[in-house]
Amino acid sequence: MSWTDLAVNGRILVVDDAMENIQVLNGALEGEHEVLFAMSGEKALELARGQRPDLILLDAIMPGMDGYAVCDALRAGPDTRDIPVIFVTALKTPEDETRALAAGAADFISKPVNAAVVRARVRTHLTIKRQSDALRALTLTDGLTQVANRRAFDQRLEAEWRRCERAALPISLILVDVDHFKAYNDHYGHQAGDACLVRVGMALRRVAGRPQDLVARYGGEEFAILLPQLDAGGAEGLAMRLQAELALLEIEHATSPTSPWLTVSMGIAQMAPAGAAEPAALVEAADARLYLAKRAGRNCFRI
Ligand code: GH3
Ligand code: MG
Ligand code: MG
Ligand code: MG
Repeated sequence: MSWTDLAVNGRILVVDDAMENIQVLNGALEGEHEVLFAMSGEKALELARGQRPDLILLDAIMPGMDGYAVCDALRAGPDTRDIPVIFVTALKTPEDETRALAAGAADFISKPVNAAVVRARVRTHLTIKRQSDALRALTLTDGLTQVANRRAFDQRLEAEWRRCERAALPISLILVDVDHFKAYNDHYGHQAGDACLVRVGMALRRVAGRPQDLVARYGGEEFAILLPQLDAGGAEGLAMRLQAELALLEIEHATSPTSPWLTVSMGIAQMAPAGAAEPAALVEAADARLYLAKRAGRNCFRI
């Protein structure tokens, strides 16, 4: 298979203040890609934020906000900073080209454009973008359970904490620890233990279904459910649904002193991010409640 055989169809945003240029680029790309277009820098930013294109073809010289300013604004936005930009411009000097690359452009195409060259470069950059997205996803995913890993959890906790602080909303956290899991491994074997963690991870994902919720493997047989914009009452409801979901699975645990089935203990904490409080305090609070749940006999939660 050659690189040209890869499925690289994407959503491309074409930005140019001249309709004839948009038509030429659209002619080169339509059929193979979904093409959106904007005739000003301001409109380009709006579309980039709202439509999340996979790639942007950007004119350098435009009235109002020019291509360089658009590039700077894209790089400054957390939702747009990873969208690759190819400058398409009549400017041709090495200085123009290096200025575009310094502004964060992935590539540079001179006008008048050749349709085959545009198609080829777009394919190349879409492929690179997909590969880097896939690598990034790997660095944030737990290899066994496929839920988010600790690194992803730490990043999201920080980001959601700030978001909830700005919006004056609560944030909740549930720490979930499998009961008597050492005994489970000892009795059923480590591989069965692994399979069990996969099932627990899937059950957590079924109950934490809002887009802003994050299920992560916090470490070992301990999971975390981050619940932005949810108060302790909402988190308690979710903990009860998780208990019901696990009960339905009926994962046998013959050597558990707590129950014939696999159970979990949970610690729930809610905070209103403000002032000097730090996200680590939320984890500490949930961990302290988890300890209480274990001491209270397991298969329960504490708030
Ligand atoms: P408790 O109810 O107090 O939580 O008891 P526990 O046995 O679950 O707790 P402990 O911390 O003593 O043991 C945790 C066990 O989880 C020990 C470890 O082997 C197991 N474990 C951690 N990560 C994995 C994993 O990836 N796969 C498997 N199979 N077991 C794991
Ligand atoms: Mg122009
Ligand atoms: Mg543990
Ligand atoms: Mg445990």
